[in-house]
Amino acid sequence: MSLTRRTTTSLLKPLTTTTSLLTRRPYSTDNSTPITVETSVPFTGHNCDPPSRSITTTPSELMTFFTDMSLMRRMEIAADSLYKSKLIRGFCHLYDGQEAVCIGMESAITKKDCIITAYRDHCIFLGRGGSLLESFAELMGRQDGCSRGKGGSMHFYKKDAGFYGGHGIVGAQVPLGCGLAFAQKYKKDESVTFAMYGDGAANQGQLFEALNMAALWDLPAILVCENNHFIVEGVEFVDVRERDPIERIRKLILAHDLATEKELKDIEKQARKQVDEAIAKAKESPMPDESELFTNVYRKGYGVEVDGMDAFAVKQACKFAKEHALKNGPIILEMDTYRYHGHSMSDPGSTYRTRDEISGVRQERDPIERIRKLILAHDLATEKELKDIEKLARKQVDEAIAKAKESPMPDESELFTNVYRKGYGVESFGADRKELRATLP
Ligand SMILES: Cc1ncc(C[n+]2csc(CCOP(=O)(O)OP(=O)(O)O)c2C)c(N)n1
Ligand SMILES: [Mg+2]
Repeated sequence: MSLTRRTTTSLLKPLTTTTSLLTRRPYSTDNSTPITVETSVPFTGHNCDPPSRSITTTPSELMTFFTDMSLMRRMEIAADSLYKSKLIRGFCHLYDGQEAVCIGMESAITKKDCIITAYRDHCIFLGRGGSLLESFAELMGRQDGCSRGKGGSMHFYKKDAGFYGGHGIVGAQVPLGCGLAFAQKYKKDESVTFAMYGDGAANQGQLFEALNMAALWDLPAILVCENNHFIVEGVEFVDVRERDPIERIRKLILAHDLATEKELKDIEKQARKQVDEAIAKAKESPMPDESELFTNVYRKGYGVEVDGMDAFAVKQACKFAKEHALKNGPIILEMDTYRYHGHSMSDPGSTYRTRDEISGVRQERDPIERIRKLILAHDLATEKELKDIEKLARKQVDEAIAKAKESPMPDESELFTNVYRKGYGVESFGADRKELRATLP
């Protein structure tokens, strides 16, 4: 069941309120009146005719998109604050800016279809029907979390709604996703798997291996590349000079008086020169032609480039991809999107891009603002009514956080559940390696 149709769940409580807010407006009188919208930019198809830019929607769907994306945006902003107050620890990657990918995808598919993604997973979980309480409790490592507080930000799951996580190793979820698609085909489910990954995983070997196998077996796998244009980590680099193998050899040579420091420096200079010369030559070599993207793979790949900031473009592309995958096997969707936050909470996100770039995207391409404009243009709600929906989202988020804070930490015995092997006499220590926290019998 898609988000659009999940009008009775907690995620869509704001919509219920919206309905009452909108009693005088066309939306409430006939919320299924068709409205035609056009995607902001055309699709580009690779080895296939792309879908039409023209999409039919309804007032109800527009309001739902706005409500759900506002809630997701608010959840991520609140997670940022909780992290800064140290209530969320460890890794935390936020999704604000990319909401249209999740919302558009959900509106095109059902819960029989599976989704698997990387670590930027909070909103995907919410889109699959997960609650705010489960999200915040998981983020804060509490028992009421969707992974019982043991997964944290990167490992949200909701298997009953076809959401298979939440993975920390770049690209690793794509072969798993193809495995899910294998199961779907085997069981003749007529459903598909959306395996999401970032531009940073797009050239990984395992991705191509999985894609090739999916193509060989015509698996209903849709590989969704969320190209947010950044593959960065704001991490501090450890000083490895102490362990540098060259430094070790340098010390040995000097100790045995086999060369002077200057002679060793000359060898290094020579190495630098050779590398520079090779770089100069390599720069003269032309880039591979775009057609090369699909050579040396078993079969020609199918793909569509999509404006990932436009929920309707995403919806159209996902519908198209689902039909395609059920008939012809795997297809890649490249979603052109943008993340407002830094890579993770340790990256301020401002050292490799300008503030103007970020505010430019907010002004020109923001997925929520796009829907706001459509709603106003079709006179489905007033600016004030939309602001009220956003206020309600904030209230719901605050309430969920308050509840999540009351949720207890997992019991120590949980350290030994859901691990591969049971019954081993494992001892567990605190981070300082001193304090014994739990011992299995
Ligand atoms: C195999 C592997 N290599 C490196 C890392 C460290 N790492 C974590 S996130 C990341 C960047 C990935 O960027 P992208 O796939 O574009 O995803 P985004 O963060 O932009 O959503 C890297 C290199 C990792 N987790 N796994
Ligand atoms: Mg990226």
